[in-house]
Amino acid sequence: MKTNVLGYPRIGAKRELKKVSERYWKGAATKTELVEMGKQLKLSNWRLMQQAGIDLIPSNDFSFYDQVLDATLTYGCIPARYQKIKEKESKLDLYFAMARGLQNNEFDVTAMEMTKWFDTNYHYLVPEFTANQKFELFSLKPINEFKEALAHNITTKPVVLSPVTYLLLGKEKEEGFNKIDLLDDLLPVFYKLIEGLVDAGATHIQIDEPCLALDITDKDREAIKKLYKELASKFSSLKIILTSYFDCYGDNLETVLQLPVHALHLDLVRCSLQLDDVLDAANFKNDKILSLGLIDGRNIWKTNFEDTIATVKKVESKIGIDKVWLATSCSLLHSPYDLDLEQNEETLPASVKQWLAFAKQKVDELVTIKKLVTGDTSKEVAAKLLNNNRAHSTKKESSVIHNAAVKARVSLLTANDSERNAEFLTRQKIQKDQLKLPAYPTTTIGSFPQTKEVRSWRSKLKKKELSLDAYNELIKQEIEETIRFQEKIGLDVLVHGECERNDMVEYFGEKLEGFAISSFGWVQSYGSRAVKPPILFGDVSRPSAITVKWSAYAQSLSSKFVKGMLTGPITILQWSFVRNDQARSTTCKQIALAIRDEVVDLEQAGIQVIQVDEPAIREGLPLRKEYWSTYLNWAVESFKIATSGVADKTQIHTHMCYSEFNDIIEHITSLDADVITIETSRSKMDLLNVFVDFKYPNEIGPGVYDIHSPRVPTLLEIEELLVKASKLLPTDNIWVNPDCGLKTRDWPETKAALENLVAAAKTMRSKLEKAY
Ligand code: 39S
Ligand code: ZN
Repeated sequence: MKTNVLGYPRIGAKRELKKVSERYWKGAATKTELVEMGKQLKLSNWRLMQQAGIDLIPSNDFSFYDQVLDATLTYGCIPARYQKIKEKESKLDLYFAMARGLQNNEFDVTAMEMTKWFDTNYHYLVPEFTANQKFELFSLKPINEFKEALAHNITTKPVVLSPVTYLLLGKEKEEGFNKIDLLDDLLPVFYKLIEGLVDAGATHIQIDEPCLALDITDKDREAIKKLYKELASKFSSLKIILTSYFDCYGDNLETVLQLPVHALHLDLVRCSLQLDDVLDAANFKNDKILSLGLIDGRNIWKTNFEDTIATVKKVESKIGIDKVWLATSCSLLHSPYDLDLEQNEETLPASVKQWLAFAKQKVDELVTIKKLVTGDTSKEVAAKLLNNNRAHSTKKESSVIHNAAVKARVSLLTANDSERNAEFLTRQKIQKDQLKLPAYPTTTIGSFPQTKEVRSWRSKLKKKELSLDAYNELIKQEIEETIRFQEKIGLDVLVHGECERNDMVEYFGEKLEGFAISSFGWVQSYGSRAVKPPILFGDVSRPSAITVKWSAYAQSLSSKFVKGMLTGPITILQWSFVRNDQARSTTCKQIALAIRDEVVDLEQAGIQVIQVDEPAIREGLPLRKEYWSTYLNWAVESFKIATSGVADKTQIHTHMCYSEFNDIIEHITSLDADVITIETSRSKMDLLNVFVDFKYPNEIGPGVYDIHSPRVPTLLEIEELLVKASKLLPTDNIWVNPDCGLKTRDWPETKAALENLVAAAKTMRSKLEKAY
C-alpha cells in the first residue's frame, strides 16, 4: 500500500513567495532571489514528505503563479500579443507578463483572463486558442523540477495537466473551430514531455484530468480514450495515475474504467458513493490500483481514522492490499500549511484546534493510517489513534459547536421570512420618492484602496503596538477622508470604504460566533494574493452589531446617502472552511439569520441603502448540472432571508463578480434585490444581454470600468458603455458604477477613473433632459 499526495501548497508557510514575487515585480528583488526562493520552497516540501514517509511525492506542483499558466508555457501556447516579449525577454518575465500584463516604454499588453478553478476560490489563467493554434515543447519545467528533486535524492511523481483537460479549460478566441480538435496537434508535444520525464527517470506520472468531474461530451470522452490508449502503447512501462477530483466520475465512469492506466484516483471526500460504483462496476476488472482520496485536501478537519480504516479494509478485502493506495482527495494547494504555527488561543482556541489538520498534519495522517492498516503495533501509532478517536467523540456534543437557540431559529423559519413586504415595482416607487436620486445614479461597489498604511495599522494593532482606541481613531479619519473624497467628485450614493476590514469574509468570521480565525492559515487565491478563510466550526450567531458603528458614523458625516456594506451568507459560506457535520444549506441559513439581524440594525441606525454582496454565488454551483437546482434553491432562500427583514423603503443592493449568468439568470432574478451591480466592462456590456433577454425587472448597475487593471478609462469609453446600456435597459433601471470593489487599486488611478465615471453619468443626464 502506497501513500499518495496529489500536490502541496507552494506559497510558503509565511507567504514567502508572495513577498519575494511582489518585490521582484517592483524591481526590488533579483531574478536569482526569486528563483532561489522557489527552490527552497520546493525542497522543503519534498523533504517534509520524504521524512514523513510519503511514497508518492509530487513534483511540478510548484508554481510561480499558476499551474495552468505553467502548462500554457510547457505546451508553448503563447498568444500572439506576447510574441515580442517572447523574443526579447526571459521565459520567467514572459510568464509574468502573461499573468499580469506588462506596461512600460517598450510594451503594452493585457494579461490573460483569470477564472475560478472548478468550485474553489483559486483562480487560473485561461488558455487562449486560435483555429490554427500551434504548440511546441516550450518550457521544460516539469522535467527540470523532477531533476531538481532527484539531485537531492528524492524521486518524485511528476504531476502534469492532461492535454484534454487543458484544452477544455481554455477559450476559443476565434469562431469556427472546436478546441478539442486541437488535440491532434497538442499530443505530439505532450508525448515529447512524457518522453523527457521518462528519460529523466520518472516511473510514475500523475495526469490530472479533472474535466472528468464535469458534464463532458462524447467527443471529449473519445479524446480521453485516445490519449490514454496511445500513452499506454508508447510508454508501456510507465505507471500512469489517472487523477480527477472535486466530484464523482459519474457518467464518465464507464469510460474511465476502460482506460489502460496503472492507478485510478478517486476523490472519496466529495464523492464517497463512487467507491461502490467502481467496485461493483461490470467492467471493473481489478487490473488497476485504486488511489483512495480519503484525506480532505480542501478542508481543515482531521480525518476520522476509524472510518478511514474501515473503508480501506473494505477495499482491501475486495481487491487485495497491493491494489490499494491511500491519498489526499485533491491537491493540498487548497489547504493552509501547518497547524503547529497556530499559537493564538484567543482567535483559535485549543478546543477547536484539536479538530483540525492543515497540509503538514494531513501528510502525517496519511502515514499514520497506512501504519494502522498495515499492522504497526507501536505505542506511538496507538496513541495517535486514541487521540483521533477522542477528538471526534468530543465533537458530537461539544457546547462550543452546538447552540440550541440557533438551531431552533432556523427550524422556525417560514416562507414569510424570505419575502419583502411589497413586490419590486411598488418598492421601486417608494424608494424613488424616498431617495430622490438623479437619473443614472452613481455609486461604487464598496471598498476603496487598501493602502499599505491602513494594513500597517491593523498589523500594529495585532502586535499591540497600537491601542484599539488609537486604531479606531485612524479608521474614523480614513472613513472621513473617503466620504469627503466621494462628495468632492460628486458621487450620488456613497460608501464608507471598508478600510476597517482585512477581507470581506474573514472580517465577518472574526465578529460572528461559531467561527475561529487562524493566524497563518493562508491559501493562494491567485498569483501572490492569498486569503485566510475563517474556520466555521459551530452554529453561527451574531453576538452584537458588526458594521453599524462604522456605517452610522459615515452617514453622520454626509447629507448624501451612505450605503451599508455586508457580505452575503452564500459568500461567507463558500469562502470559509465549513464544518462537515451538518448540511451546508443549514449552515448557510444560520449565517443568513445573523446577516439579517445586521441588515435590520443598519436600517434602524438610519441607513437607507444596504448592499449584501454575493460574488461567490456562481462558484458555489455543483460541478454537475443535475444538482444545480437544489443548491440554487437554498442559496436564493438564504440571500432572501438575509435581506427581507427591512421595510420597502430600504433599498437592497447586491454585487456579483465572475458574471457568467446565462444559465442562472432566473435565480438571480428571484433574489429580488432592488439593485444588482455586475462585472460587464471587459466584455463591453455583452454580459448584459442575458439580463435584457430575460427582461430582468429590477435595477442594474453594469460595471463601466475594469478595476482589475490600473488603467484609467476615458470619459468617452464610459459614456459609450452607458449609451450601449441605455439602449438595452429602461433608463429608470440603470446605475453607474465600477466593475468591482477598489481595494486592490491605488488612490490616484481611482480618483481619475471615478471622476470620468461621474462626468459620463452627467453627460447621460444632460442628454435625457434635452430629449424631453
Ligand atoms: N475571497 C475572499 N475571501 N475575499 C476576497 O476579496 C476575494 N476576492 C476574489 C475572490 N475570492 C475572494 C479574489 N481576490 C486579495 C485581493 C483580492 C482577492 C483575493 C485576495 C488580497 O489582497 N489579499 C491580501 C494579500 O494576499 C491579504 C488580505 C488581508 O487579509 O496580500 N490583509 C490583511 C489586512 O488587511 C493584512 C495581512 C498582511 O499581509 O489586515 N499582513 C502583513 C503581515 O502579516 C502586515 C501588513 C503590513 O504591515 O503591510 O506580514
Ligand atoms: Zn466584484
